[in-house]
Amino acid sequence: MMNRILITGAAGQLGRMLRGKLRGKATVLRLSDIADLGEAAEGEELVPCDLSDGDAVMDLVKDCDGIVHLGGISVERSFDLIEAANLRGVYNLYEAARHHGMPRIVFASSNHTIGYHLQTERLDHTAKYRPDGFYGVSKIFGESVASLYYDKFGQESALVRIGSCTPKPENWRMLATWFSEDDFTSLIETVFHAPRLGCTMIWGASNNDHGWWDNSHAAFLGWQPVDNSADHIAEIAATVPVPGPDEAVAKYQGGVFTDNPIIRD
Ligand code: NAI
Ligand code: 15L
Repeated sequence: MMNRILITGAAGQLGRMLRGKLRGKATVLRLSDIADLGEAAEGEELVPCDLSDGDAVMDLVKDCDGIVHLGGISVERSFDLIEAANLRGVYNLYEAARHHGMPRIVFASSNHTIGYHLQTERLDHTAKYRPDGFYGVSKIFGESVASLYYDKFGQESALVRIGSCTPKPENWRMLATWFSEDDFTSLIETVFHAPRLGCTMIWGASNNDHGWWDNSHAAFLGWQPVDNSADHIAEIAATVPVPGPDEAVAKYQGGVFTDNPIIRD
């Protein structure tokens, strides 16, 4: 049993889901966000914090023995917004972790680090970065900071390139990218209890028949996703039109993100 797990971005879509699923997995869940976190339940402590504030993040990480780092900008936005939350935020988090005993970090990276790879390609951990926007670039920055802190200080991290984490796959692309909520939860538990983690990239996808990503380099962790998007094909076929082969959603692994403009505001 861990003593205290910190979840950043706890008011977001995945944060709200993991707040429920990780309940009881540590004596205390410390939940943080800039958005409203509601009321604390038993075994929870709420610590509002802006990730771009280095002093606040230093206090936030104190006394935690595991961190699930979800907080930040989660889609394509202006560089200024991404810079504050995803670049400075990650720097602040890793500096705080270094200062406070180097708790393991599950870093919520994204498939948008490799979004311009074609859907006909099969990728393993050696795949070249091909970000599909500044959001994807910021996740590459996060992965690089994690790598730096592992090599320099021994800070362990799981770099989870999440595909699409939703209750059910919602469209044809998600037959490959779907990451079930239960599989994400079991991965986090595995990461926190593995004898050795290092700084390991893990494709965040379920055991999908139609997957694009090979996790065999991470087999040493002993994690096995169990859900399969193929169980939902009939529902998708009944509700979602099949996209044309030249539409971004059917062409690139990052789907419609490859159609995003560079956003300036
Ligand atoms: P979300 O946008 O619903 O949640 C992100 C949370 O971060 C929000 O509650 C927001 O208030 C908070 N946040 C933003 N800026 C902040 C700051 N400066 N300081 C503190 N908190 C801040 O995103 P979601 O879907 O829950 O994703 C969680 C993480 O997983 C994100 O890092 C996202 O990039 C990553 N991810 C999610 C995927 C998915 O399928 N949901 C796919 C790939 C990656
Ligand atoms: C992501 O990185 C986003 O955070 C999420 O909202 C989804 O769009 C997901 O990727 C996806 O590619 O489906």
